[in-house]
Amino acid sequence: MKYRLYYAQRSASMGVRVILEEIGADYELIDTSISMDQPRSPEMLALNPNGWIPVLVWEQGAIYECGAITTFLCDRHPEFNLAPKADDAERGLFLQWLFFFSSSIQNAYQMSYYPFRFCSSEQDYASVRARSVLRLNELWQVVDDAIGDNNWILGEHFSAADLYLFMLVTWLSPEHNHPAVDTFPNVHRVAISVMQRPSIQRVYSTYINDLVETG
Ligand SMILES: N[C@@H](CCC(=O)N[C@@H](CS)C(=O)NCC(=O)O)C(=O)O
Repeated sequence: MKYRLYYAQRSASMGVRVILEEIGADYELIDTSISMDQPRSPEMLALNPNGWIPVLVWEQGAIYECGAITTFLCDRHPEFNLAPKADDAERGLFLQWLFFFSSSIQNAYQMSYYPFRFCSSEQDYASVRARSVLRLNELWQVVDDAIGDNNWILGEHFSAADLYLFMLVTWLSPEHNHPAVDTFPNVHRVAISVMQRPSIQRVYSTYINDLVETG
């Protein structure tokens, strides 16, 4: 069966595409705009009334939310060892980091990229954006400390949480006064290791040179 992924370059759908590449899935990309000026198609809104991507369509339905799609695909294709199994010791940490990434770190990025969702008047956008920068510093520091000397976010085992981390690192933007990735040396090290994976090279090929290796 063929997965279908509502997709745009430089968006959260890239992380899901990387997983599809990792599991060698047959998939089709559905080009989607994430611009606030562009209306979403009725088909897309029927699947995700929020109008954001990624949305993954599979044979029995469709789901949205990066963290949920990541867990869904890893569990559906366990032979690729992208996630600890339900009763593995590291399963809890895997879920912890996925939820932390999607609820806390993504939210902090949203304050930079969509400040109008966090205040009611345009004159407050700069304040929301400034808080976003502080928040990103706080949150990435937590991740950096947790990685410590380990090879991966779960310790010695690579997982889809590292792929997710890579995607979030690529959203650090000098234009938004975000910290550079090498402010967090352990995060930077993991991102550079993840970048060697063929799945990442394929999905991020068009702009990989601007990414984490330049810090
Ligand atoms: N919580 C969602 C957020 C996804 C998200 O923010 N997607 C952005 C692109 S990176 C988007 O579609 N933005 C357009 C919009 O929010 O209207 C997830 O993790 O999947």
